Amino acid sequence: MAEDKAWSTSAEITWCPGCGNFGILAALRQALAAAGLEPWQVVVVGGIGQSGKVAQYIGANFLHGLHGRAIPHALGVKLANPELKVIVVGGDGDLYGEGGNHLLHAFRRNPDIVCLAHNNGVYGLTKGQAAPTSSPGFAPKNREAGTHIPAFNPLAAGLAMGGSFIARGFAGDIKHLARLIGEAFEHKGFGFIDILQPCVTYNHVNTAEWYRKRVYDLELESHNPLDADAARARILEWPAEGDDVEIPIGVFYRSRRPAYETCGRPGQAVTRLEFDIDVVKKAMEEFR
Ligand SMILES: Cc1ncc(C[n+]2csc(CCOP(=O)(O)OP(=O)(O)O)c2C)c(N)n1
Repeated sequence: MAEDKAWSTSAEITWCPGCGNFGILAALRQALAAAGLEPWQVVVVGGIGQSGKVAQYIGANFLHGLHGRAIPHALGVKLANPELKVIVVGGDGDLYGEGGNHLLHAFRRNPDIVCLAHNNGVYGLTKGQAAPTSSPGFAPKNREAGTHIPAFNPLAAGLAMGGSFIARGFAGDIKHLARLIGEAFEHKGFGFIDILQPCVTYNHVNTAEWYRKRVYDLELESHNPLDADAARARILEWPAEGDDVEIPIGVFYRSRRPAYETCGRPGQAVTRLEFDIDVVKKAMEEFR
């Protein structure tokens, strides 16, 4: 598959013109084409939300489950067939709110899954309620006084939970994002990318222009992603209060440890291990 167009489907795209999801979809298609994968090797698992629709717009296998449950669904797919390239796509509501518990344990378990978190700072599909990543002061229609809670920092949570690939991209820089997704494909473990994404309809604070003025590429700052202390310092730069913030994008941290599906035995998959049926029979006897 040389052309990223080959990863399209006939499904009608129903996002608002200018939605950041278009940039993420384009970057994912580019990364899939560059990785030389075939559609039958790929499963995209979508959360519920505008972001989760990416699963239907990529010409590969897809699974659309329950809100907040994309990661456990993806884990099931990966355990059943570890040869598949499994990609999770979900929103900040889905992955950081309803499914936050699953995300925390995915960092810890380290399955060989790529997770793309579409971070638009709102619950887009359900008409713009505040999300875990909304900045304090953000005032959606259902909370006119504004939210007062500090924004969730998924990268800090990932580092604290032992995440092995922690990155941030920007939907407005497709080339950079496609490269990041490519690196996550190469990584043997949980390849997590928080993606800054404007929502043209419900988030009038963090617009594409707002992000464009603030993002900077970690690579140009000679950041060493193997240095956990340096990663932590960069991760804590944002979210932060104030309008004059700078927002790093790129790979903050990476480390090597066995992927979950290998059960701590690199090169093996737990579902492919030989087992002794007599041991199982003996165990069952105890319950008679
Ligand atoms: C358990 C559960 N709670 C709430 C909902 C309603 N719901 C569907 S999508 C959604 C929010 C989507 O926001 P986000 O995950 O940020 O994705 P976006 O639409 O912004 O891409 C909610 C609250 C649901 N379907 N299931």
